[in-house]
Amino acid sequence: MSATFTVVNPATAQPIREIARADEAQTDAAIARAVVAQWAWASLPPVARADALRAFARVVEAHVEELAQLEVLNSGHPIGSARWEASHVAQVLNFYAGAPERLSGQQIPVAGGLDVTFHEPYGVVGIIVPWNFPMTIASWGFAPALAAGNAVVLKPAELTPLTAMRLGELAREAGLPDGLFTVVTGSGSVVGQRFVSHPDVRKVVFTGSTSVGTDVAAGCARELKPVTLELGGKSANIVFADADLEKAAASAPGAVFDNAGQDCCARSRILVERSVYDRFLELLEPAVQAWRVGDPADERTEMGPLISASHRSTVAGFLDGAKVAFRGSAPEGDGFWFAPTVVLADRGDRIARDEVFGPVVAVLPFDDEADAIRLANDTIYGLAGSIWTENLGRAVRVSRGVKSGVLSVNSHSSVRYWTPFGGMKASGLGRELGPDAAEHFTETKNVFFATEA
Ligand code: TAP
Repeated sequence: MSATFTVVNPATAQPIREIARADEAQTDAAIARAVVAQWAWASLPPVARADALRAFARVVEAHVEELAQLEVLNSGHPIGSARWEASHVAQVLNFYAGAPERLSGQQIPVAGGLDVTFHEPYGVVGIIVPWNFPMTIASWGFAPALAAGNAVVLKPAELTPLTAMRLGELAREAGLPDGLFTVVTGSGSVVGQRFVSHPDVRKVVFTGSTSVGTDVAAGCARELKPVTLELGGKSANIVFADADLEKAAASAPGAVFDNAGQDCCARSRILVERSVYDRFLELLEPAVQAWRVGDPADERTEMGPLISASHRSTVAGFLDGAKVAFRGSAPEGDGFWFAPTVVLADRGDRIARDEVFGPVVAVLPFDDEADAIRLANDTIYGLAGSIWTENLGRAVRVSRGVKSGVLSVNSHSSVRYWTPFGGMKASGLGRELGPDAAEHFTETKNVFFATEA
């Protein structure tokens, strides 16, 4: 493996920068610095850690435009989305800056003394990030982990390291101590695996594919190391005949084509009640054709390119033998462009079950409520989903029946940093974000103080 790797702009296919690839010894050195930094960090008064994280948030806020432009360049995200993502990082930091002073333990009644619990930080946390949302996913790990008193070593995906590297620099500019938050660039098989195997990394957070996540979990099991997994998805957008069909159809492209479908929460299956199936497709077609695909630097762009040439050929492979109903448009040229595509699928088709991670949506009819739930659950995944109906009882029944971690009714929301996020079944293990995330980076210690004289 060479000592550097090349970062490419997916909108132009042109190289941007050469980045150093850390080897195992360099990864170990970052972990060793993190061990030292964590001792001092965890010993600070809670308010000092809170202030440091607020300072980090302020520095990120002051660099939103720079971070957003970097994400446009490196990931091809539309500039409007990239600005949202950079601001989101600052908000996540601000939110978890409130955690150090709120990590209260319990006092439990016992005879002969006082029994109290403490939320102790794990020590060093290793965070492995994918290429689809490089900044936001990183922050979901590092902000609560730091707030809880841990040090963090973070490995971005080799395809998209630039914003994470910049966040590492901004942490230092904000005054976070050396070694407390280190971004280690390099390959998953070396740096990521070292996070799994190194005895001083006491918890791992992995976001990425289900296959690699399963290996990471197996490695963590051998080390008796807790792991949080955020993995793939094949989420259903369920449209009942009693729904506001115009609204459901108008919003469906954004629910799957946002970030070119490279979103673990993409509603990549649209399940439509048979009696309104044709009408829904009639409404969907103009919405898909109006979806603006193009230069990510253009403020009006809604979707940029796919991340790489090889990913584009994987996505294209899903259309072999598929029944394409209609497509949107995409620019010609050197970038890794792919037009939004709507496929009419049958149950059991590969396109109806496997994650594409691209701008391809499968539409399937269903017969009734029970059939909709059965079909929504007919996948190994269980991350997100949407339910469109004007019937309250049905909304409640279906949202309880669909085995997914994050559902929304008459909307497509998935991520709010103050609500829990994560998947069921093959979509993951554990939850990120929400009010309890900092606690997930601690282990409970119980101490009994005898009071008898
Ligand atoms: P992966 O190939 O799984 O890579 C994810 C990260 O793991 C990258 O940083 C990668 O490093 C690293 N990695 C690769 N092999 C590793 C190993 N043996 N040990 C430790 N780390 C290793 O996924 P991807 O292609 O980046 O992302 C696409 C997939 O992730 C999709 O299936 C998608 O659904 C899922 N995803 C899920 C979510 C959530 S929140 N559930 C969010 C985003 C993505 P390098 O690539 O740099 O070598």
